[in-house]
Amino acid sequence: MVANVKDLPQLSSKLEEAKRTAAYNAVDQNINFEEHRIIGIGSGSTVVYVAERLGQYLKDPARHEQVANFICIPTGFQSRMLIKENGLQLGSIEMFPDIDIAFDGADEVDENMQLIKGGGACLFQEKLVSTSSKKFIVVADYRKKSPKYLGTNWKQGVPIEVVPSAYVRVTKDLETKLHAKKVVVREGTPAKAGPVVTDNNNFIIDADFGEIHDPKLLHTQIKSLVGVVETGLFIDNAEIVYFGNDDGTVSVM
Ligand code: ABF
Repeated sequence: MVANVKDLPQLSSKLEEAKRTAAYNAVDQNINFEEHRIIGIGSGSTVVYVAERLGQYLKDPARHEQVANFICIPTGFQSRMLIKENGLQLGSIEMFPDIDIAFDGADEVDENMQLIKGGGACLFQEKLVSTSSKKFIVVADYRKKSPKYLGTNWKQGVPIEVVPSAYVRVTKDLETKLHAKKVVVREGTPAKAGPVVTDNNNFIIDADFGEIHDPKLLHTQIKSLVGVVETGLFIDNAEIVYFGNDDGTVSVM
């Protein structure tokens, strides 16, 4: 079964259609009922449709039994809710550290399938799940495809999770040692003022480096700063990327 946008109920916008078509195709073309049991479910608005598709499988008598046996590993509170809302079985990475296949979104994808992630502040769990998975599939809409370098479309900078007591030190190091153009500690909404606090009780720094020509090197340099827990540069991690296009088609990288 491969999702064709013409067969699906229309969503409110081209963007939502693109996200759904990417996600449905990613699931349909990669889930293998013989091999997969432990499934990573990431965060963000595109992965919503991955969980939705698995929920549809669950309602299909031909697939129900295998999908009811899937154990889905979340990357944060939103993805825990997604798993539950779609009737899927929730597990944890502590119980299931070896994941068969994981699906997640991205903020930007370059021509070598290097990623910026972490716009939703779940980058640590997302990296833990994706690097614990035998196969990591990215689902994204057409806005996420970089013409060449990371930092072209995604202007918010590289998200970096830091230990709270180190945020001033890390900010200075990013500016002086790594020459970031702009470094900000991510703030919450007016209703929840103050720094964003991650599920691990850390802060998120967004560091703008402009176009990133060597994401692997930059990741290593940022990671070596004391106080940095993880970076939103996902290097050599994605195996396949599904982009939903604005004309209803899907491109696979
Ligand atoms: C997560 O959700 C993040 O790493 C990334 O920031 C974001 C992508 O969200 P969306 O699918 O809503 O564009 O995957």
